[in-house]
Amino acid sequence: MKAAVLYEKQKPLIVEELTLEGPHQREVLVKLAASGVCHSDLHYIKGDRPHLVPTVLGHEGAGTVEEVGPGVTYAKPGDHVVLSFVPTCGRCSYCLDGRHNLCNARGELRGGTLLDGTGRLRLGQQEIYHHNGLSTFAEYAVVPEDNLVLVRDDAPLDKLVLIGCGVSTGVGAAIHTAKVRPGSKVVVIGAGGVGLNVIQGAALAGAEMIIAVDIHGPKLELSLEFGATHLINAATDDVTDRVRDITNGEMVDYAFEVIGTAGTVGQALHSTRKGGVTVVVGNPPSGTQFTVDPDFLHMDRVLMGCTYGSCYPRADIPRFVDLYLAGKLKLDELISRTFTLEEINTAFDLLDRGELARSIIRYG
Ligand code: CND
Ligand code: ZN
Repeated sequence: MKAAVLYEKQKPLIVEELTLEGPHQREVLVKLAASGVCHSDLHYIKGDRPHLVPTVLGHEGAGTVEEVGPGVTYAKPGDHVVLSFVPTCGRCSYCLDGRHNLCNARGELRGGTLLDGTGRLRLGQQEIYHHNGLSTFAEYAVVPEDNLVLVRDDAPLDKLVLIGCGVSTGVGAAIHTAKVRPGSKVVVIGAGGVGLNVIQGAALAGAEMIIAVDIHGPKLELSLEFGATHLINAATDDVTDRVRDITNGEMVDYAFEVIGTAGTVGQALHSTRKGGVTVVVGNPPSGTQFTVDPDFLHMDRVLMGCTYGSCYPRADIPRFVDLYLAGKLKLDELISRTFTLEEINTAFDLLDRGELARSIIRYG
């Protein structure tokens, strides 16, 4: 099969013919319909965050089950699935506590293998590392059963792909992590693929005011379609000053940082009112430090992180599919461009320049 391989950070991906061994115990072979192109992948390409190489990145995928390995009970050939970049084992203390996005099995995928500690991807004799157990920049993927989420088969898989990361992370950050309340005021700093979903999540939760912040005018325009009520262009305006003006000095109940820099985390925190909640959704480069005056937190302010929108993938992903089909969740509008696998480096260049909301690589 064809797959895009990262051999070295800060170098373009190279499309190669790889061999993919069939599924082992409790693994499934999925024919991917498409893969989303997320900024998290770009962080690994740039070396902002370390990753074992050579590897096939990509953690936003959906497709059809082609073959199941021994012991698989959850899925059968022909089933439509969205891939979850967090496995949910159902047995660890986090899963038992309902905090499936923190499942301990996730750590077992960090070594670039599947859950049994071995890999299925090879170029000749050379082993190629997996990414989050998924590696969706490829025509096929062998993934652990625990990373699969069954979805209804009357929804287009090349749109559902975005639910695998961007939608679940963004909408989840608003409705699960922050628990945005109806009538509240929200600021979202970074209106890209994930940030637009925080905006639509806040709108779904009934926020009265949603301030979108970005440095690209077209992103700000697009955010209006997702429910933003006010816009701040951070390229020209001071974010916290503008939030103060827009809210008549009150500041916001919820602030979301969806870029991954210390400076924008500070802007988010300092945009909140007493009792306000700041959620860091962006992934800062490893080693980033952030200073905070504890006295600012003294007034019941909460500063928190967020992985995978605090979602339970097998409950939330099918729910997001239903909302999409009911016309209440936007997916089509998120897709700025569709590329072939050979065009993947162009997709990353445009993402880096802030010119895309989300793009997808479509297979077949
Ligand atoms: P994307 O590049 O689409 O969006 C980032 C947006 O921020 C773009 O629209 C930029 O124009 C904008 N921007 C850049 N600098 C500034 C600035 N100084 N002020 C205002 N706006 C700015 O990225 P994405 O939406 O795919 O990902 C965003 C972050 O979320 C990124 O760090 C990614 O790694 C992270 C993320 C986290 C999680 C999670 O589970 N927490 C999951 N997926 C992605
Ligand atoms: Zn992502």
